[in-house]
Amino acid sequence: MGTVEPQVSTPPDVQQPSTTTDAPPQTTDGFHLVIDALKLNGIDTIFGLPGIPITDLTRKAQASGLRVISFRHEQSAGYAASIAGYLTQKPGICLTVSAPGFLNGLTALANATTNCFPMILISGSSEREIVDLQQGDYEEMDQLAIAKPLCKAAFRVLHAEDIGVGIARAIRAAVSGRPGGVYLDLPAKLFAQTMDAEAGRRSLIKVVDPAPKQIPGADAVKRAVDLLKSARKPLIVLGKGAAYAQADADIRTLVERTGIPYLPMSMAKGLLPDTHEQCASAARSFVLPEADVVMLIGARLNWLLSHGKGKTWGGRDPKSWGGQKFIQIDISPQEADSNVRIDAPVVGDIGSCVSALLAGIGSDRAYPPAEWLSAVADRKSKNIAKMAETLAKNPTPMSFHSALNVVRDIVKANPDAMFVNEGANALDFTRSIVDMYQPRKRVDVGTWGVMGIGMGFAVAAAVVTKQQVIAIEGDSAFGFSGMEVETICRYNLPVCVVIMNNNGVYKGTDVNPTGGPDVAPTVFVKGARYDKLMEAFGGVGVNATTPAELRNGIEEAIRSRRPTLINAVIDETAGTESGRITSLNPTAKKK
Ligand code: ADP
Ligand code: TZD
Ligand code: MG
Repeated sequence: MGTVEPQVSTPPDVQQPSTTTDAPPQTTDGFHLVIDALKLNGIDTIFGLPGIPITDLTRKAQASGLRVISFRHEQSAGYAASIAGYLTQKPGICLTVSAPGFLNGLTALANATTNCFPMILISGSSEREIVDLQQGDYEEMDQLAIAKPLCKAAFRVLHAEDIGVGIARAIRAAVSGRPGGVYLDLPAKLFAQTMDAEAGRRSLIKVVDPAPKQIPGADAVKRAVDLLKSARKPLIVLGKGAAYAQADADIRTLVERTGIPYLPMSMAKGLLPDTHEQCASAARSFVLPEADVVMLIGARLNWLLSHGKGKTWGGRDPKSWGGQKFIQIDISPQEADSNVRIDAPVVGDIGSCVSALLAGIGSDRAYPPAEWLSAVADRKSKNIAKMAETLAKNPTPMSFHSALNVVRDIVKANPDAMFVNEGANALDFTRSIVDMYQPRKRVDVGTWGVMGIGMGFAVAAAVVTKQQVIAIEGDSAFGFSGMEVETICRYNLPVCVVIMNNNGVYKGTDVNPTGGPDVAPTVFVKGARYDKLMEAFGGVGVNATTPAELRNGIEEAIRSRRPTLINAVIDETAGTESGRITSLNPTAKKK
């Protein structure tokens, strides 16, 4: 690689604040073309981590008015970019250095693709000849080849005059159709290439209609409406694709006009308020096996929905079909039949599909039958009463329930707040206890159940929405991105992190069966004070051992909007192995 910047000293042209016009008047260069292409397409923020060869790109981007949020680890920057993409429908940009920086960002790129979040990972790289002949320069690696299987598209740009095309294609690939991750490989030499400024300007492309509407076929809509009308026990499942689509009003009208009970997947919580009378979350294990027609809106029949079959769906054994008919609304024409037969696929963007369904349904409110609704309501109220009993208990030390009861009240009182959640028990209990009231407020571990999204998501949520952020974190989960509390303090973001500290992964009580000096693999330092981490960077740390202390801590964080970390001391015996997915452990599977 031709190193375009010395390792220690700062190139003279960037010591002064520069602007996109700081190159000699008639020429521009790769740095400015990248920045100008992003700005031309309405991108206002870059999440990244500087170093060779992109340090100057971060400086010049900031000088040109882009917001550059600099992280402590590329994985967090990548997660931040991906969730910014999810929240805004514009690709989130993550910028990294070559080889190790690129690899650190790659997990987030793969996770974005898996979750259908639009993001572009831009990494500096070594020149082709160096990589291809392994000529041993700084951080050589065939990044393009490595990224390819993990994203929707991957492009390498070798000539300054192609930067406009490269960025336009990356944007289109990220947001059109099923959104996902895109990799853009920018070799070091590209940044220093110069060209005539006017020709440079003309080479840039402002992408027209990057995520075109996809209108469903009339026959597909009719098939779906007919099936829905034939149902005796219909159910709607809302997934994060429905939340992403920002068709909130039409989705609400569809649910309310049909009167069909609905189940929100984790990140679709709040699309309609979780307290809505048609919300069937509290009767999930009743409605899934009982329903006869299920309409999936932006939700895949993957493991999170037990692949649409097996006992969850009333099948006789783990592999057998429960007898439901499925309608699936999705932008991907390949999604239908992934696991079970989809009787009525409706392919298109959710906004267009839902409005076509509304037109097809008309104002007919003849379904669903009252017996179905009252059976769901009965089950719901029983389960809600049971939960209320558990939530009312006040044990010492705190249980997940007594702590989350506080969080539940606070979110109810602050429905605008963004909500981040990761962990095992800390995730599962929170998801079922804490109601959401508005669309796209809850962001979490997503399709992979990945740990480490926490602080990256929290930073992006604060930067993009400017709202208060509440992050409920398992103590293990937090550890994956914990150093980003410095980032939160550095940008003075209104983030309140609550660590559900049960001394370990799932719980803190495992013992080493050999009696040797090492603790069990799931156990952490007992009584750790995570709150001190936040204090180290000038934020507020709170150690909460009671619900009252926890309540005060979060309320004060919201009032002050200061970076806050609350170490919530939870009974170390409280969790279960793997939270709600104990049955997926190989030892449990063998049984
Ligand atoms: P969840 O995890 O909430 O169940 P998934 O990530 O499994 O949701 O599914 C999201 C689905 O939404 C994907 O199949 C994706 O193709 C689809 N999708 C994303 N955006 C849109 C959109 N704008 N219109 C239609 N479908 C979409
Ligand atoms: N590594 C990554 C990247 N993702 C994962 N999901 C895991 C490891 C495995 N894992 C889980 O699925 S949950 C979890 C791990 C390590 C942490 C659970 O502990 P916690 O939550 O402290 O975050 P609870 O409340 O103690 O259950
Ligand atoms: Mg834990």
